[in-house]
Amino acid sequence: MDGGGLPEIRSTCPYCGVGCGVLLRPDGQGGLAVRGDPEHPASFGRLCSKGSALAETTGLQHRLRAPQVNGQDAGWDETLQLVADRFSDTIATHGPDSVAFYVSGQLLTEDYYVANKLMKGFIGSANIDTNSRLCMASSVAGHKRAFGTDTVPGTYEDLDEADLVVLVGSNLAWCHPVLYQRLLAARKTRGTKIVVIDPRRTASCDGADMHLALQPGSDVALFNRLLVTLADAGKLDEAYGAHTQGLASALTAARRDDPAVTGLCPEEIATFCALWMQTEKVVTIYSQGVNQSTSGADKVNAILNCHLATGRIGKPGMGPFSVTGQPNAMGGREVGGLANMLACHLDLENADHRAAVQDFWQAPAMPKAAGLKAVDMFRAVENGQIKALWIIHTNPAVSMPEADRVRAAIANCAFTVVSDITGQTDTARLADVLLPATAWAEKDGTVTNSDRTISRQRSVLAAPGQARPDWDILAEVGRRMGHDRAFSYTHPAEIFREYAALSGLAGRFGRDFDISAFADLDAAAYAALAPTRWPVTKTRQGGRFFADGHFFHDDAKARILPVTYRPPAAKTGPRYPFRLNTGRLRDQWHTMTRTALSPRLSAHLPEPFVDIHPDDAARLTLAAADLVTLSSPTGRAILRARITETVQPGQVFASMHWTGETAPCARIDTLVAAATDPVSGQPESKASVVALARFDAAWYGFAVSARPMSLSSDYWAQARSARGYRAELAGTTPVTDWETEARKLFSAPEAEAISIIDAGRASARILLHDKGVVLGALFVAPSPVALKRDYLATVPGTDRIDALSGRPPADMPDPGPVLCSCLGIGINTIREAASTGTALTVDAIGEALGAGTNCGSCRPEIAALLQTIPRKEAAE
Ligand SMILES: Nc1nc2c(c(=O)[nH]1)N[C@H]1C(S)=C(S)[C@@H](COP(=O)(O)OP(=O)(O)OC[C@H]3O[C@@H](n4cnc5c(=O)[nH]c(N)nc54)[C@H](O)[C@@H]3O)O[C@H]1N2
Ligand SMILES: Nc1nc2c(c(=O)[nH]1)N[C@H]1C(S)=C(S)[C@@H](COP(=O)(O)OP(=O)(O)OC[C@H]3O[C@@H](n4cnc5c(=O)[nH]c(N)nc54)[C@H](O)[C@@H]3O)O[C@H]1N2
Ligand code: SF4
Ligand SMILES: [Mo]
Repeated sequence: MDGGGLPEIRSTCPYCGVGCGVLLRPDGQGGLAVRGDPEHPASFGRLCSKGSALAETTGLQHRLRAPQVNGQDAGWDETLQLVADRFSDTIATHGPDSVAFYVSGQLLTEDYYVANKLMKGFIGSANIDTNSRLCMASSVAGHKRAFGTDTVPGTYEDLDEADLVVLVGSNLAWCHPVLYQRLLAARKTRGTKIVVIDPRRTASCDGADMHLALQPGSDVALFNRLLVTLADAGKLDEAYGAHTQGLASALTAARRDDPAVTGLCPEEIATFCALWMQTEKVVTIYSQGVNQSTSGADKVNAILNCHLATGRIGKPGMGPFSVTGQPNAMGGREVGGLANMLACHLDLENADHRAAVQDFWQAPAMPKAAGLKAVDMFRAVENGQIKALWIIHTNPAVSMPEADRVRAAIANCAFTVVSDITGQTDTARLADVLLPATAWAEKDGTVTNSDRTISRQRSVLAAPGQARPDWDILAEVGRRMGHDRAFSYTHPAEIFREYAALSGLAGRFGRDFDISAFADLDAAAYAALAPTRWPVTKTRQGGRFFADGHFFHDDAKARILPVTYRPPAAKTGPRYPFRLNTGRLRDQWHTMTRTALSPRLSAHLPEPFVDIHPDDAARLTLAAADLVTLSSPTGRAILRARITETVQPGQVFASMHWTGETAPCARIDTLVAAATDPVSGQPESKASVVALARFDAAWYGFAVSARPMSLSSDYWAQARSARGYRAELAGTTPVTDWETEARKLFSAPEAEAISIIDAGRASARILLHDKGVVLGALFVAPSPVALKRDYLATVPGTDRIDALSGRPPADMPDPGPVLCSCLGIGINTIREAASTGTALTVDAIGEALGAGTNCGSCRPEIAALLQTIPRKEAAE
């Protein structure tokens, strides 16, 4: 694996907040070999399916190579002068608060630091916010209220040492797969108990001892019941209580809540409370089921309350643990990327902190109050208050609630700059100025993962065309706006050193985030920097926080906060009877600009869908594979129905990933109202209300093609496949000439056609080929078409012009939909191995086929599949 070629270079995976180490070996021709870094403390060599497929996403075909102004290629010099002039002019005429930056938890720390310094220190506005507002804001607010700072107390080692791990609103198995595998490994040796608290049965429930399928939004009531139970049983830690204040009023508030709102039966709640009570070493991991809520900050504090009141915090195997989503969500919080924070966990609204940072930066002006948070920022864009907007490394036209409204607001903004690696995103298509950024494997810098470990990302590939690193683009705009000295950086190491020095100042204010020992790091040491958990000072490195009872409020005590249950903002009723929950799939990353390039990752779930409970489906007379229209007060979407008991009656689930580029009818955030948490400003992405109705199409289609298709039907969804592309289609208008349609779809007006048209049954099968090589094939019928899709996806580019039967030849088994994307093993192959009786367990499947043996992310699904194979059949 590591023989030959150029040497391997250590870097960090650019996806989730686990922050796995990777070893990258460029092949010298623009390609890359990727494997897990056995020495990285977050992952010890493991990678999940997304990390394992990184090499499939570094191609340059879709990349932006030059700056563009109004859709035309332009030079850097004129483009950056235009950006600087437009921002300067707008500020001169309308004041600093007439401009805004909307940035991302995927920026490197150095990029993020420069953006924050430019906006808060030199433009003099706090109008910089980040997609972390949609992600971590409630955790930040909860931490600050309880601890006085935004501190994650624990470390990943706590997962190895815990006896009980509670996953609240976290589908760890799919969203932090390497951490989940670490937890399962600990469970094997130590018998760790796992409880999942989630309205939906997820892949994370498969390895769990208990699943509490609570009602959406009711977590506060559940944790309040836990606090009361602990108190009534005399299980609170009175000695540790001296380091906290507020217990009595928190208990009074908690007693007011009725646990019945959780929808759980009293016995379930009692069992959970007893388990928590009996087990000292408890880690509570929480994520977006907690944060993305109009009571997100209260949910966080309800969890923290239980850990603080029992003193189970900051000690080995114990503590609350907010896992971060994006690779540098944590770093962004540290540099002050949010509109209400200053760099290094200092507070914008604290005059001493502000003055110290202003002095350090030698900044002309600093804002005194928090800037606009994401939802308000786009409202201000909509009403014209923001006249110049710079969006960097995020795709808000897809990922913001009320996405259609946000898209229109951006389109109408007087001046929009977008920095991205590709122009093919819903947001980039709206830009006046498009700036080509270098991508993950091309840039240098640092990121901080969920457990405060700072790791290097290293440049190993050449940047395409004129692409430049984000920090470099930002610094040059700073210089062109007249701030030469403050933005004279020539290398990310200089930025990192400055940032580390600033953190020393934070340390002097008694803040937690202090990495001042890095303030003298020279270029060679920065280049060689090994993963290091902060704080990093002359006297301290890493470790946990708060076991000693020292918190960051003025009196050094933690706050146990009175919180009570509030239901989600949107109410279901006759017009919108269903609760829409949204989230992530195992093999896609957000708006799919990178993961959708990988055929392997695209094979797992190639089409957007909505999960509906069988009782609801029966009431709505929906059958599996029907298309469904979802409407909400803010928008409309069309998705494929997946009928499943993993969701509760009255609730539906859809993923957040599809966009105008991949499935324009499935932009899920068009349905999500922009209701926000009053404390954190985080939107409620998981509790919208919708109505469902069957989408009655005149025809349904499936197509495979060697090249991207020209799709324009009422419904379509396109994905990569091993030999090109595959698409699902549907339309409301009957088509009379399918051959002409097929020629348009495959952009092949001259190709030879083989057609089977059954006018009576309104079905058509058309294959286009060029001298016997298949260009594309289209299958249409008046109802959803049943076909061997995974077989057909292998046909483009081959000579199988007999593929119109839709069935694989007898000597070519149909592997079925891919379950194990690392090794490309399909459901039918696994089913076959199990039904022959040789491989009846997940481990045995692994031995027989290899499935589930690389990253392990598919093991829960293999286990679920094995359960569906009847015993008799399996034994035969
Ligand atoms: N494969 C993959 N992994 C990712 C990402 C990705 O795009 N793809 N993105 C990364 C990012 S940025 C993030 S933020 C993380 C997110 O990681 P997670 O938070 O684990 O992922 P989600 O699927 O958004 O939501 C988690 C769960 O919250 C549940 N939930 C909904 N409402 C409630 C509620 O009221 N209470 C409780 N207790 N649970 C509820 C949902 O049913 C869902 O299963 O994932 C990271 N990892
Ligand atoms: N309904 C619903 N909505 C949600 C969520 C949900 O659970 N449900 N989750 C929310 C959460 S937690 C998050 S984190 C957001 C994520 O939402 P986004 O941040 O909008 O999604 P991404 O697809 O990660 O967008 C990253 C963009 O940066 C570009 N890019 C990649 N590399 C670089 C680079 O090096 N430099 C630059 N300049 N650009 C680059 C990519 O091409 C892509 O366009 O979505 C939020 N929206
Ligand atoms: S768990 Fe997967 S996506 Fe997350 S950092 Fe590790 S390899 Fe990357
Ligand atoms: Mo996120």
